[in-house]
Amino acid sequence: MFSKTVITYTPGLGKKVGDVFRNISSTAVNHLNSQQVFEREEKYCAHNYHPLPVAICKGEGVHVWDVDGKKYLDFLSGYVCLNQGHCHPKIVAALREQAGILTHTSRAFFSDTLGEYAEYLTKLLGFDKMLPMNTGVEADDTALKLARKWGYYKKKIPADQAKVIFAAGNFWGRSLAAVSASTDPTSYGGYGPKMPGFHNIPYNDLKALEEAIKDPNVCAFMVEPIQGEAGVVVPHDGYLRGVRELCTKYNVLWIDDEVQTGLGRTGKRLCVDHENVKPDILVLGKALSGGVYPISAALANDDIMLVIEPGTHGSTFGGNPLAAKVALAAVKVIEEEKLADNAAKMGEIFRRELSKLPKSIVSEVRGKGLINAIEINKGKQFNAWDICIKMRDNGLITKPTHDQNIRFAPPLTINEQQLTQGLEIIEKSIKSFIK
Ligand code: IF1
Repeated sequence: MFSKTVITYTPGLGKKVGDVFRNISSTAVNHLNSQQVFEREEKYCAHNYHPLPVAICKGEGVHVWDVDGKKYLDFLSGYVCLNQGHCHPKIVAALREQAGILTHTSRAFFSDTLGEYAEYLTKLLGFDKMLPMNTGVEADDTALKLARKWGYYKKKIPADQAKVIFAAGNFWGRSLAAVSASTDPTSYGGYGPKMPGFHNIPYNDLKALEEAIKDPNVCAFMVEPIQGEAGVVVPHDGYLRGVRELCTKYNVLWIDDEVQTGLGRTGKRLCVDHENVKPDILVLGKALSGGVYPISAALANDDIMLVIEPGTHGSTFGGNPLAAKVALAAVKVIEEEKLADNAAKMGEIFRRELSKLPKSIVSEVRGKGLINAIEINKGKQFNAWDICIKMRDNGLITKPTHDQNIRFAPPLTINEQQLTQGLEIIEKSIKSFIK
């Protein structure tokens, strides 16, 4: 199913990867080595990231290759987008086929593709309607706009008084609204003033939630069912059910940010399925496209969705034909290949084995399905970054979150043999720090 790749080395020129550059004239191929790739990107790109030094040029399934021809297991999945694995043939085929037919119309017109995708997604997830956007932050922002309008039109909150409650440690992107909700100075520092009407309460605290949403001007509580950026923080069993009950009791919309946890990642189709509860607004992104293309969506029933009328919200690219076909293929792959079930199974094995790592280094293992993290003890000669560099040397890539956490989120297509290989690399890398 996957294309065969022949890696050949040309001394002094880095390498050529046969199939990757097929059909590209040889003059267009950049034979840069890893160091040259790092230097060029550093020179011409803004320094808003501090990438792990690995220069990737090809991906297939759970693997990537760097420009020097070295193969790695990808345990970050492009910030948790590649649930279906790199270059899944069905998603790539959908992209290629539609790219030769019709790529973009804007929603000034109807297209023959958007309805097909919207019908499939809404029926699968049990909502009346979806609103297509591109990035996660846009879909989350859409959910908040829906909630504010619903607050004014339906809950009768006085004009411009609507409040939204967020959990401390939340992360939903980099826009001014998103960083306004953040409690992390790395996100919001230097970008003030913050958006008014946003309030924070502790995560995983139903008492604090009840106190906050008693206020009749609250229109919504937005929360991640597992906090990703905060370091894979899993709330106690019953938290999501409690959120549902309280939001219903106080007539507050529950916005469920599943941009990172949705579509199989946690071992269920949605993370809220672990507690059999349904939010008022569901937000998806990342894996909605299998990492092929930025595609996101907010889903809700008509009593909420229809408060947004023509001309009052939109996006140039949202819901374009290419996106519709790619997302449809991407979600079908998750369903047809039962990737949620595999994530649940592999996740159990993964955490069981991670918990055997030396306690002198790894103080905690957290996660669900295939979104997991380990916490590295503070006060050592080394930190999470150093361990990530060692794992890279040994053939597995991921990145730390904050100083002490290492996140592991491989594609959900990973099999037991590949998982075991990953675990061996993790174990070997961590044990190499024991003097
Ligand atoms: C960065 C982590 C992953 C998200 C949730 C919305 C968005 C995100 C729950 C916005 C984005 C990202 C973005 C990336 C780092 C990253 C991340 F470190 F935050 F946890 F996935 F690993 N809601 N998450 O996690 O989606 O607009 O970016 O499409 O900003 O550096 P976006």
